[in-house]
Amino acid sequence: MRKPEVLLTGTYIEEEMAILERQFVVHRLWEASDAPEFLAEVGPRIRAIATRGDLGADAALMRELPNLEIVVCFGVGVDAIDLEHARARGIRVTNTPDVLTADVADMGMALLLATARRIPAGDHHVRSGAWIQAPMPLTTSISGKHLGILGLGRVGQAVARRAAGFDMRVSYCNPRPRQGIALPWYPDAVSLAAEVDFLMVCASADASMRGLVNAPVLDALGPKGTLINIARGLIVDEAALLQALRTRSIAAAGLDVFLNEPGIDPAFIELDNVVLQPHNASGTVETRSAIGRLMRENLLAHFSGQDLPTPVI
Ligand code: 8YV
Repeated sequence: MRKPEVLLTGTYIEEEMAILERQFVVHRLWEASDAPEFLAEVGPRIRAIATRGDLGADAALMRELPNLEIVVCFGVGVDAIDLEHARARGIRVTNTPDVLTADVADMGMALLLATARRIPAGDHHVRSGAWIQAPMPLTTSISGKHLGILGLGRVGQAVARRAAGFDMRVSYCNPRPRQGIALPWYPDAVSLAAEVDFLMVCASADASMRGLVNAPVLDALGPKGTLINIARGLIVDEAALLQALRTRSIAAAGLDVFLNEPGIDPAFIELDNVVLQPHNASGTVETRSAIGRLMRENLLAHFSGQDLPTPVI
């Protein structure tokens, strides 16, 4: 049987890409010098797109592929894939839940500790020699503090378990209370933010979530409050966040995700009350290998007529 032809939109972990290339005929979109010409040539033969969460697949790309059957995503968030277009054409979409939950939740806690205990500032204090002159300024405890989780899905629940280990109180906000969860529930982001010391965004994103963490939410979080975002940049109104950080109407932020990655708003770099990460919450060898494997398993299942392991649609 001829190997199915797959359009790959960008690189991912080398070892996994090599296996994909043995199992399928892979066309590398990012290497094409003239993408429209390349798509005009290979487009009709492509039966699958393998894409990363950040690159997604928009309707314009899918339209170039008349025989497209499936889009498999390297990542759990499918906000950059046009699901409406896929649904209308009966194109299946898969993602990679569960395998990255632990690492993403760990990054949430790492950012929480890094902002509260000012880990990057402490590192700088040692390296710069400032320690010889004076101790670094005191930082903030996390134990005994109240953490609000915005979006209590798989990652949110993993964060809640970790936060309990740090002796934090945990509350959450979801559209509806989660069955079987004993944590206090708040119906909206403002009322949650008003009660907590740390607000961590863990929700999966779609267009309806744009700017959900806005000026009123940040005001409610207040001058002692800290925002952590390990979900998607679009959930936070960045202009409002930058203003709140500049004026110290919130204390600090720990951010793994932004609008316009990787070319983020340079205003973040000027601030000393943010800890920044390059969208790296799932960026471990173990997890990126598992993500690659699960993405491939979805492709193999599709082309052998089996149930998809992790379908979105
Ligand atoms: C990945 C992510 O870094 O899973 C997601 O939704 O944002 C991250 O785990 C990303 O998908 C890689 O492209």
